[in-house]
Amino acid sequence: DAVESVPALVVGSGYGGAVAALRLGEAGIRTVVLEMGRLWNTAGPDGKVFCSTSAPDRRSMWFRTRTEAPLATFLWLDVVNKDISPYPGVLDRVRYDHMSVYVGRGVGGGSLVNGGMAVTPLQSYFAEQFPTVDTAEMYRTYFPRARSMLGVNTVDPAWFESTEWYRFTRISRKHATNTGLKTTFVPSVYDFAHMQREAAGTATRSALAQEVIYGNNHGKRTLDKTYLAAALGTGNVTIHTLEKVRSISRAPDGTYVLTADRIDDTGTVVGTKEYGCRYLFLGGGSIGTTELLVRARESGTLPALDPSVGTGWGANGNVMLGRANHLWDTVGENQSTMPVMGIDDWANAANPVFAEIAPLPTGLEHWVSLYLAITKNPERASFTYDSGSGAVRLGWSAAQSAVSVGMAKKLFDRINRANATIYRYDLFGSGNKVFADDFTYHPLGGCVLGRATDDYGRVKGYPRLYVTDGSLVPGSIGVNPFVTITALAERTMARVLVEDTAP
Ligand code: FAE
Repeated sequence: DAVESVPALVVGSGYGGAVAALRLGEAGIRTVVLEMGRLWNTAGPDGKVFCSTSAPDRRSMWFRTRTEAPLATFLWLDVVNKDISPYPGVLDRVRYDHMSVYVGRGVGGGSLVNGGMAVTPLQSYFAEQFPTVDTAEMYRTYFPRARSMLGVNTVDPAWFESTEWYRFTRISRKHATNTGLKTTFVPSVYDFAHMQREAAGTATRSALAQEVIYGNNHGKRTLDKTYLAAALGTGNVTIHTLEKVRSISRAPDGTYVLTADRIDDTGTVVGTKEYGCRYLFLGGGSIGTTELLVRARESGTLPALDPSVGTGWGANGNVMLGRANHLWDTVGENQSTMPVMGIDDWANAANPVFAEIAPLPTGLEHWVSLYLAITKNPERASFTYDSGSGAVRLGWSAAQSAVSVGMAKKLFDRINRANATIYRYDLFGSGNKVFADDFTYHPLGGCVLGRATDDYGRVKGYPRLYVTDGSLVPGSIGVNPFVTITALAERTMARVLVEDTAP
């Protein structure tokens, strides 16, 4: 195919890509977004766009023959995962040694599959992680802008206290309180007015119908409904789906050249496209962007990339675990899939942990309290390039995960002691595994702000090449990351559009 030339290209349509696309479009710059996943707007044979977690089909996962859900088993039985036919499904699990990374695939990236928790980090921890960023300006301008654009809202406390759908959260709060721990509500991009109508039976159920990691058919303000809809509305932005960027190089005139594989619904490469652009924004996520840049440096297409590209990666200290409750502490058959509360022990300098109270909606009473703990794990890893296969590998070790487990265990041992409870052993496979430490929902880093890039995400050594996604965050942010990623992207775009795009 011939080279398609556009002023600006954006790789990926998650948070970083969506912010870049909107702000470029508003500035009158013609922009093409390349997204390897599909557009999720057409109903399948069941009349729904997405499938639920309880009845996954081919729409659930990215080219798999069997689903690979984070909770592999229940009562040690392999009842969770189902055989499916390969298809560009919405959730991917990228497997490295000792670490799997869950990511969203499709127009909207992670927003399609995530739990919607829209948390602003503690200002002091943000400042610690981003010493060169003007923190006051972030909290005055860019965090509020991100929250407002994303449609962040909070659960009505009175409804929360009374509804059966959050009984599981109230039980976990009680056990935290018994331990002397603090809990806090977490905001969300799920529309709580819609959720209350779901509970009242006046709206189609989504959060209350076990929909989340394979997509929500209603209620969630995903990026295709917020930033990306606005981007398309500028008339300057086009999104190409099922196009996976394979390589990036630079032409002698200083423009960037991208090669993208066009795939069909079976995953077959049905064509290759070449794009040329003056401005290139990378929003492929921590994994996607870092892989592209490590490959570009090591294969020699962008040889001057900084040695720090591919370093500083972390899993935001993620550990998942379950506790077994006493028979009288029922968590309820009915559970909303959208978490609204966390146990906040981040101020505990000896062992900082922020633990989301997670749902386990199975439609029956199981007495499980589930958590996603975010620990302050200082371990970081690097990506390496295998020139033989062209593969990019992540050098994360089991010992590095053990650091997160140690911190989560300290906190939850306290909770178990205070409530005379124990852990659940049946949720993460046949090995009686208590702490799921081999996957993350929060891949962060790889092209860290101020190291691989300047303080605004401009890639060192390559003018008009930018990173706007989770790869900028140095491995840990202490809370769920998408509000931070969005706010940093807003900050980058505000600066770049003023300083770099003069005609
Ligand atoms: P991301 O949203 O991953 O977007 C990257 C996009 O680029 C994807 O659409 C990719 O398909 C696409 N892409 C990648 N490589 C290529 C390529 N070579 N060519 C073309 N396209 C490409 O990146 N965070 C929260 O704050 N709150 C939560 O409640 C929460 N829950 C989560 C639950 C789950 C199950 C998962 C998986 C994640 C969750 N997260 C949550 C994390 C959050 O979704 C994630 O930090 C952001 O989506 C990352 O945003 P990025 O813009 O970095």
